[in-house]
Amino acid sequence: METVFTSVRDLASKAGQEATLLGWVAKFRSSGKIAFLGLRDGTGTVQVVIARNEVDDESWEAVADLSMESSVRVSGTVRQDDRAPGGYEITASQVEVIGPADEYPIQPKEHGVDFLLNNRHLWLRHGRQVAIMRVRDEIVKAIRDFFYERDFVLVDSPILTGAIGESAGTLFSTEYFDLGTAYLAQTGQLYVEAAAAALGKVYCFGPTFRAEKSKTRRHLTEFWMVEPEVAWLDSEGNMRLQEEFVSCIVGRVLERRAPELEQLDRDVSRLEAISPPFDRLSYTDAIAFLQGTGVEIEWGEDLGAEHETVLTEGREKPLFVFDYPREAKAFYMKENPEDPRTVKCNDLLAPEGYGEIIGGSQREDDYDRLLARIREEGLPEEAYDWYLDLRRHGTFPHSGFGLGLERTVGWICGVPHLRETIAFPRMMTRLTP
Ligand code: NSS
Repeated sequence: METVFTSVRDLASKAGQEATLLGWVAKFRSSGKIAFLGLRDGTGTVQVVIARNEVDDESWEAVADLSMESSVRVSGTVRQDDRAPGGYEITASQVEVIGPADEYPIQPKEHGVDFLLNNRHLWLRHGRQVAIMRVRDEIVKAIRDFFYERDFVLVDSPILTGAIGESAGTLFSTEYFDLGTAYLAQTGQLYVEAAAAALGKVYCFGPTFRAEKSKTRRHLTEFWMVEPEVAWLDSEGNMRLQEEFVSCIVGRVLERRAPELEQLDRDVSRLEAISPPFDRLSYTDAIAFLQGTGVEIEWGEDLGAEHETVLTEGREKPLFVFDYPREAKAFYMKENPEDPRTVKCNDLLAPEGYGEIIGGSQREDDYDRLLARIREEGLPEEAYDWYLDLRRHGTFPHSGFGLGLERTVGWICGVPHLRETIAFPRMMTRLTP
């Protein structure tokens, strides 16, 4: 049997009529004769007015000891009221408690973040978290639409893998039958490179895993990454694809998730400024700039979060930093023919202190150079034999990148810590709930 009910979001279609709503008690206060209930159903919150003399005795008794976050069924008349948030109010004729709630742990006061994370399964019900989850959902849809509309093919890459994808330091491993050790994927890149030779333009989009021993606000141990890979694309074309991609995502959220951005107090003028082209700065120039501002850094070192903040300060749009030293980057990046100390790659740094949201590169397509890099890094050659095959059988210039979903959600929502950008965050010190 299907229960017929109206969502808070659809109240306009029931104005002046009877409706039944299902949801949870988000607010409640009562005097002897009248009670006000804030009913939350995931699409919004509406005020329900319950007058003693307009409901039956059973309803009034149910309301008498109503606790926060109880689940309820409310029937009544939908009234337009310009003073009400959302523009509608319900005058109840019947209220039924479906599931009473024990004393709800999250109170309308300041809670420590550890407490909130311990109660993440309940915290998720709150307005700000609901808004973030809706923006995340919109971003995921925008990502899939972007690639679908441009004829990219989704190719899902495996999560259990036999080789290191990114770097040896941050691998999760598990025993795998008689085959020894399996690693949780740090990236799907190597697999989409193979798929690019089959399909031309492809992408994978799924969870990736890194045993990051850092407790920073921008590291999760499980995060989602979207990774396009394109045959016949060079590093410059790769950056053009990235700026178009990021601008599309931001535009889509502005268009469809304005109420959520408002709920999050996001300064949307900062997002409205995001359109191609983005500025480009070579790594070498970035180091010179940093040294010029008194930062202690030597050419060859990777850029950290604090360097990214200095580089993006005062900028409206994300910034590309390109052509890093090869020792700072992964083994698969293409040697720069104009300066072999560097590789053809880029990071994309979001403004307002959010920092790196994308890492991308042109891939090394030369068999000998790639093999030399694998040896130099001390990687097990056998595990990369299939990857080297791609250079043995019709090698081709190709490029791609990885955009971190949670970092993108954080930036667009204006939420600095990644723990709020995914429903159930996994961090070094957190595995539950
Ligand atoms: O390590 S990346 O810079 N690059 C790659 O994994 C490439 N294999 C991608 C590719 O070219 N196909 O990670 C890409 C992005 C990075 O810019 C962040 O936005 C995000 O993935 N990222 C993370 N997000 C959250 N937590 C952690 N630990 C994390 N690590 C990377």
